[in-house]
Amino acid sequence: MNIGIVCYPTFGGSGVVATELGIALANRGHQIHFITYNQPARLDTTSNALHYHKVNVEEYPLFEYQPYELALSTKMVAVVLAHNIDILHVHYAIPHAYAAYMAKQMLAEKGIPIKIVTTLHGTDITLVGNHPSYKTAVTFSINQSDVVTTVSQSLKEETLALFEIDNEISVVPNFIDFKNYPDRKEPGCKEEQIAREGEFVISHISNFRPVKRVTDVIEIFNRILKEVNAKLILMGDGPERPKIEYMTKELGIFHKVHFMGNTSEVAKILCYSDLFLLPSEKESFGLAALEAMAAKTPVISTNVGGLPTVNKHGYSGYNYPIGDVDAMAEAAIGLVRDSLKLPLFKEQAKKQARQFSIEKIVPLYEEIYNQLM
Ligand code: GMT
Repeated sequence: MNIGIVCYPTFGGSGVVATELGIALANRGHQIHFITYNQPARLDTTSNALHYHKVNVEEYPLFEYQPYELALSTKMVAVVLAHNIDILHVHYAIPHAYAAYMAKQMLAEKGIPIKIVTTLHGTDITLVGNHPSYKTAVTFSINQSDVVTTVSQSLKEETLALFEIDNEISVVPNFIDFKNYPDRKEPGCKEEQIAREGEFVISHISNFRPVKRVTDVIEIFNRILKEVNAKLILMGDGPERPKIEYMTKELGIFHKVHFMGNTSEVAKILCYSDLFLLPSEKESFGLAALEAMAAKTPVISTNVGGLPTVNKHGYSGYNYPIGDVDAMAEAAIGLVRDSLKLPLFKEQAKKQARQFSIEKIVPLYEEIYNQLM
């Protein structure tokens, strides 16, 4: 099949899922065309089944805001025509589902039918999409898609509760490619590069937005440090990073925190982590938790959205109500101090992650495409 994938090319979860899906589909014999404004962060287009088409937005002094949807739908039409695309799979509703609907109408004028699959990822529903400025257009474009999927049952329920949806919604969870997550003892996983002898490695990945509650990560880590020797690795970047740096300095723990910024070395860093913290306010799925678990890292998280399905309380880690930093710190300290429990939870984390293996999930998308054709 010839499939167009539209996504954000950044380090955000929806972009990562879309990119990994495209790569997996290309490995299964499909021709994949990414349509977005930059080459997706984790995409290597050396394969002859993976293609990237840049959306160019022309700047014009009259515009305070550049009309990205217009440029995107124009590019979608061009790519569909040039490469005989069968399906456009758009990730993140805003503005991709809306632009896809426009592209479909323009192509219909030319007698070319195209199917639209929309995957909802989280904040496109729970935070941004629900805003009165966007809600009508988001509802419309979800209802106009040929197939709608969400990355968790919890996101499906929130979508149905927040919007007037008269379309079916299928749940297709996020997935993980275990090939990218070597076991601790395999080459390429060198703990001594990041931590000193005797230091437990605690990690966190996010886009440093308020919804991720990175301040809680610091609160938890500060409590952990009072009891055990540890180091915190923060991966990712975003608006709250300066505030977080300031907070660690105020608490006198800056020397124990390593700010890595955006990195493609997530798997390598996770494989020498002892614990992963994800105290988010909202998390439709929690791909970062799944990535940690695939690298045998137990997760201490909140119990919101899709997190309890991904991170099993008392098995792959623990989850607690939003803001309960005392409980999260206590669980973390208990786990790293317990020389029997910690290795057991590491094994269990990887076992739990196997439920979401790429081999199990990607065929679900293929099934959806086949039914549409
Ligand atoms: O919140 C983020 O990290 C970014 C956002 C995105 O769409 O890029 O993530 C959402 O999609 C991810 C992939 O499906 C999910 O794993 C995240 O849980 C979800 N984030 C939220 O719901 C806050």
